[in-house]
Amino acid sequence: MTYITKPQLHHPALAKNSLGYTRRDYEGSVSTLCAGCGHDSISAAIIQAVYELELPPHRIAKLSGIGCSSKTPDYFLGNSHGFNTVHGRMPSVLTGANMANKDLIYLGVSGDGDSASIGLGQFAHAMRRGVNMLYIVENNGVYGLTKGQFSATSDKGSKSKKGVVNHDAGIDLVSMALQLGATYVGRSFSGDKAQLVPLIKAGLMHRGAAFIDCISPCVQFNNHQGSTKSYDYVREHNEAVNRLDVMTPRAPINVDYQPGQTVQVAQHDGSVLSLHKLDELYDASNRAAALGFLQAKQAQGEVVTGLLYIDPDAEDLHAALDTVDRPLNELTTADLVPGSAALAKINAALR
Ligand SMILES: Cc1ncc(C[n+]2csc(CCOP(=O)(O)OP(=O)(O)O)c2C)c(N)n1
Ligand code: SF4
Repeated sequence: MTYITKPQLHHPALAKNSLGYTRRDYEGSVSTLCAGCGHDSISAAIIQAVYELELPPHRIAKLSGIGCSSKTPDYFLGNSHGFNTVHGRMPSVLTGANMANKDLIYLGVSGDGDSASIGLGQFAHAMRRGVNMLYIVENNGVYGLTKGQFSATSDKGSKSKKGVVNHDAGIDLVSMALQLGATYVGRSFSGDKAQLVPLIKAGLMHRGAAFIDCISPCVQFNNHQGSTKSYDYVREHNEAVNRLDVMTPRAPINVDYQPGQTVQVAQHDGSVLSLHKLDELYDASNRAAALGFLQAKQAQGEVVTGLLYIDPDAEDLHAALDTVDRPLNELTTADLVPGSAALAKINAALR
């Protein structure tokens, strides 16, 4: 994976958290994503959230699949544990790591293609098993890395940058997470840091399966026909001295709106997203009501953002399996082979 290391030097007067770390200590290498990609804003929100939570970087394990979104763990928390898995397989690798070492804080980062297509089964089972993690989907409605095909979250009737109409119904991962039993479910927008940072903080602290669907615009939607900066135009007018991809830089999209409000946010491709921020009085403790509210707003063409559901008494997979308190990777041979007397006792209990 390509990456550029950031210089280590920083101003000695930079603010530090109680652990003595600056915000820079939670950064990663320089991003190689397109300028203006929403995924970079999510990386910045993750850095801010972990810095503010004052978590030791070595206690965090960040796992991802394949895609532009799944590349981002290189761009944050450079001092944490990291694992890029195969396309769509992040949840099972994360589950295995979590089973072996329950003492780490698990952050799964994925794309809508990674999670809603090839990884849909893996996503579903991680949610229903209550794996203790924060799972963030950086949802841009396309396969960004493989150049803009529809993903399974693309809305029915929406058009690709080439004008092709999507005839398939879109998968709503938030509704799925709610139905599957996730115990912390939220949605946000990459450009709404004021909403996203606290959502990430609470998700990281939640015990159980926490899921955030984060809408994250892909600037490559602008790569339309007729543009003199499109891939096709450049290839056609290139004298074959080399092969170019043109990444059109755009400013990241930011929004700032109050709880209870709905805002219209223009996207890079000219389409408009209608975001509805949950009211402060919204009751996030009722799973069935959350689903109903989500679907009612969806029918009005609005995308609900905020914390939709939380079970404050949630338990995780370790509780369900009644694993020992000590992380399994720290158990010694003596712990694992307790001897024939202990085995006889277990066998007697099963008769
Ligand atoms: C098994 C397998 N199938 C297909 C691919 C090709 N592939 C790489 S990334 C990707 C889609 C990524 O889309 P998404 O998860 O939405 O991430 P984005 O790039 O949009 O952030 C695909 C299909 C692959 N790497 N491995
Ligand atoms: S192709 Fe889209 S998703 Fe990938 S880095 Fe560029 S803007 Fe981001």
